[in-house]
Parts: sequence; C-alpha cells; structure tokens
Amino acid sequence: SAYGKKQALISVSDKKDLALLGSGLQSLGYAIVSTGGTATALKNAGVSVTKVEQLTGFPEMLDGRVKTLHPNIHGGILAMRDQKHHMEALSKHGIGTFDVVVVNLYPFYDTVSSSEDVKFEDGIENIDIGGPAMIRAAAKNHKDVLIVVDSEDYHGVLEFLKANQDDHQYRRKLAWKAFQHVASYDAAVSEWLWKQTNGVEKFPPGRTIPLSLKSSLRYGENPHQQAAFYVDMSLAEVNSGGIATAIQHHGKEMSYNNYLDADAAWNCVSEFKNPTCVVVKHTNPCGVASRDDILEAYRLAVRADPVSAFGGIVAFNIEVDEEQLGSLGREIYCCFLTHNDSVSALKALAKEIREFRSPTDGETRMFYEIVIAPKYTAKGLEILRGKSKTLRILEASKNKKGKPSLRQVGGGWLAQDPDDLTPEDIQFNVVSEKTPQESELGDAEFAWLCAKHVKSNAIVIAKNNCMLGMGSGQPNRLESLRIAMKKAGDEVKGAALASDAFFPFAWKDAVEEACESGVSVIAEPGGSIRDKDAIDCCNKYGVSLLFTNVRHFRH
Ligand code: 93A
Repeated sequence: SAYGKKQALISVSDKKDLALLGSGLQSLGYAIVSTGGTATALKNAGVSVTKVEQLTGFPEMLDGRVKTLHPNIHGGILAMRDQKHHMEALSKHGIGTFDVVVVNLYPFYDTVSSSEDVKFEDGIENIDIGGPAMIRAAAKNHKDVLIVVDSEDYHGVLEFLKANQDDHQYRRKLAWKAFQHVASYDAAVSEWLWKQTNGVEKFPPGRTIPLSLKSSLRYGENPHQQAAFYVDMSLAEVNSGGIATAIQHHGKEMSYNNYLDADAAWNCVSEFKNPTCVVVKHTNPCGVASRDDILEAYRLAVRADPVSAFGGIVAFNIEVDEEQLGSLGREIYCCFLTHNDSVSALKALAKEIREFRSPTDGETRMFYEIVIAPKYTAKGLEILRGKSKTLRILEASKNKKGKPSLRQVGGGWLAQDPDDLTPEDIQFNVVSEKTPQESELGDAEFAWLCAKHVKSNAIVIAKNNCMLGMGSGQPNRLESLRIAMKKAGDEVKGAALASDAFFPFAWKDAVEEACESGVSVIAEPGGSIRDKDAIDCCNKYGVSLLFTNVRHFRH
C-alpha cells in the first residue's frame, strides 16, 4: 500500500470462517480494514482491525446505507498499480491500496424467502449497495486486487498468498466468480420486485435465472458429453424442495441421468396420498403400487415390470421404519420377481433370491441406482447403507406447488405452469351405458394419476391401487396400448385403463383392442371428433367409459 504495508478489506454478512481468514491474513503481514459488524467479530477473534470510518473520516451514515461508498475505499481498490498517475493521485490524497477484498452480501434471499409475510421494507433494506460496488471494483481490477466472495475459497486464497507466486488464471477465476455472485444477487432482487408489483403478466417479461453451480457431473447423458448441475437460486426455486435440494446419504456420485430419473420418480411418488412405491426407468414410472404395507407396495411395483425395474430408481412417499427398511434393504438388493408369480410364491422366492439366485436365470441379482424417500430413521438408513456401496440413498422434501417449468429449445426457453392437477380437481364423467363400480372408479383414478407421469403417448393399466402395465413414448397410441396390455398379461381382465389423451380412432383400433382384452373401465380426456365411436364401442363390449376433459401430455 501507500504506507508500505499490504492491506486487506473485509466486509462480510456471512461471518463463517472469518476468524480463520483474519488471523491467516494477519500472520501473512496484512493490515485489515473492516466495517462495523465484521470489525467486531474480528476483534473478538483476537485479530487487530482498523475500522473503515478511520480511513474515510466519516461515520457510517443513514443507518448503514453509506459505509464504504467513499473515494478513500474505492480509490484504494480501483487504482492500477502500473499507472503512474493513478498512484500519484492516491498519494496526493493519502489513500492506501487494497491487495485483497473479501465481501459477501446482505442475506437478501434468506430474508425474503424466510416466511410468507416478509415486510416490503425488510426486503428493501436487504438490498446491498456498497457490497456489490466493492466486489465489482475489485473484480474489475483483479490484476492487482484479489477478490473473494465465498468462504469456501478462504483456505485456497491464504495458500495462494503464502506461496507468493502470481497466477493470472487464479485471479481471473475469482473475478469471474465475483461477478457471478453479484449477477445472481441482482437477478433475485429483480425477481422479488417483479413479484411485489402485482404484475398483470403471468411470466416475467424476461427472466434472468440466477444459477448457482451445484456440481460438475462426470458426464452428461452419454460419456462424450460434458455436464454440470445448476441450482436455481431465484425466489421461486429457493426452498422449493425437490431433487435439487435432496440430501444424499450414501452411494456413488449422482449422474446426469440419475438426476433426471430421480426427479421423475420423486414427482410421481409425491402425487399419491397413500403409502406408495414407484419404480422409474428412463424417466418413466414402470411400476407403481399403493399399500399400507410398504414392503408389499414395493414388491407389487417391481412386479409390474421386473425386467425394466433392473437398474431403476425406487421411490417412497413415506418414512419407512427400520423394520420395513431392513427387509426392503435385502429385497432391494436381491429380488428379481416375475409378474406371473403370486404374492405368496414371491415370498418363498425371496428367500431363494436372497442367496443371489434369480428365478429366471439362476444368476441375475436385482440392482437399483437410487432409493428416494422423504425420511429415513437412523437405524433404517444404517441397514440400507449396508446393502451396497454404490446404491445412492436420497432424502428429498416435497416440491412446492406452482413453480413454473422451463425447457430449452434451440435459441430459447419455453415456460409453462406445472401440470399439478390432482384426481380431486378432475371430474370423471361417465359417458357409457355402463356405470363403473366404486372400486373401478378408484382404479381409473389411480391409472390416470400414473399416466400423467408417463411420456406420451401414455397408456396405463391398473387395478387395486397397483400398476399392472404401461406403454410410453410410442408415436402412436395403439402401440403404447399393446405394450401396456402385454405387460399386464392376464391381469388386464377387469382392470382400468387410462390414456393421457383422447383416442383418435376406436373401431378396429385402440379402444376396441382394449375392450376385447377385457378391461372394465377406460378413462380418457374425450374431445375427439370420433368420441361417439369410442362410446359406441364401449357400449358394445359393456365397458365403462369416463371422460375427464383434461389432457396430460408429457412430451
Ligand atoms: O448498506 S450498504 O449497501 N452500504 C455500504 O456502504 C456498505 N458497505 C458494506 N452495505 C454495505 N456493506 C455490506 O455490509 C457488505 O456487503 C456486507 O455484507 C455487510 C457487512 O457489514 P458488517 O461488517 O457491519 O456486518
């Protein structure tokens, strides 16, 4: 600095690891300058500090709104050391330079998302002005000033300073991180203000998404694609639950595809009110069952399509106690079930399978990528951990409703409301001569809820709160239906069938094939110009037909 001593400026709201940083800098010979709260915290940690007021000759003003906004501070940050006239200007005004600037901002996100009724004034007061000014100044002049915005970097910065070897790449990386920090901060402020304006528009006119890099991923959908996971820090997403905030208790690192599949499994299982198990493969639920006995639900969910379940994701919507989880652990690792087995036969098989023999080839063992549940008891977790080193165990909290979904297309983004209608929001109108029984109506609702999570064209066959078969992603509905029926096998008789969109044809097509196979009830949105054909066909076969007027495309 102008006085010959290296100077560091520290002004942080998040005081994490501040003592470590302060004492580290002090022992490297830095004089430390700080704002009020930071200075107090440093002094308490035994670090000597000069207060900003001593440099500016001004007290903190306007309830702290003006603390560091002063030429004696900003001059010391912005001066270019190799510009003679810059340095002359500093010495003329008696301003010392800062070599290190450490700032993190007022906790704006935390304040405005802390509860539903945060006062407008509290939001406003948490908009940091002086902090971003210092960060931007130091990041602009990073050639001469090291800018630190993240306590995770303290250790690395101290090591860097100790080594006393300049590294432009490192300085640039910190500067890049600093501008990122300010950009996401401003985006959050802007989004919050937009929300406060009772905006007539449903979506912000242009939304800057404050993204925070959560982790680099080993690779993307395929090994030759690089990938990363970003968390949306905007107010709509912070505390919104879901897969981005899930805690991983155990297992291998999450992959790109793991996140996609885990998201699909968690979204699907969260829809159900009763204790439910969902098995997902390649973002499609291929097994779903609701039972009070969660182990039974698990078995039935696997049974819907045991071949697809191999390497899948298993999700539960309830906390599973250790007793259940204990047996689940074994089952999850070892079971390989075929849908033709009766439940009692399965129990007998399970024993055999526990000795690692599959009922089909005598060798295959069941394996899953991920287990997700809202909660684990400590003992339950311990048991599940013991089953496999690689099995990822996630604890997720429920998605909050109403957040918009975004998808990328070439050159832009599509935004839409989430598809969060529940069966209670939907009327299942009987349009056939036959009226379904109570239980058949329940089956139709269950199948409907499953179909909502299956990629279009989606067909789901279900009975007694259990998926029996599903067909997904086929470019024609008849093909999806045939796949679903094949998986359901003989069990299709008397079951419910749900379709995510209307049937464009009925005779000698999907509706007639479904009727011929013996389903007792069909649920679909209706709305086709050939609706009458579908109704006539169901009447001919004595099948109940329900129109929902709601479509659930998933493209
Ligand atoms: O109110 S401000 O916008 N005006 C300022 O001049 C200023 N200078 C630093 N906020 C300002 N800060 C912020 O104070 C920093 O960004 C940091 O988050 C916080 C540290 O205050 P303290 O050291 O008193 O805890």
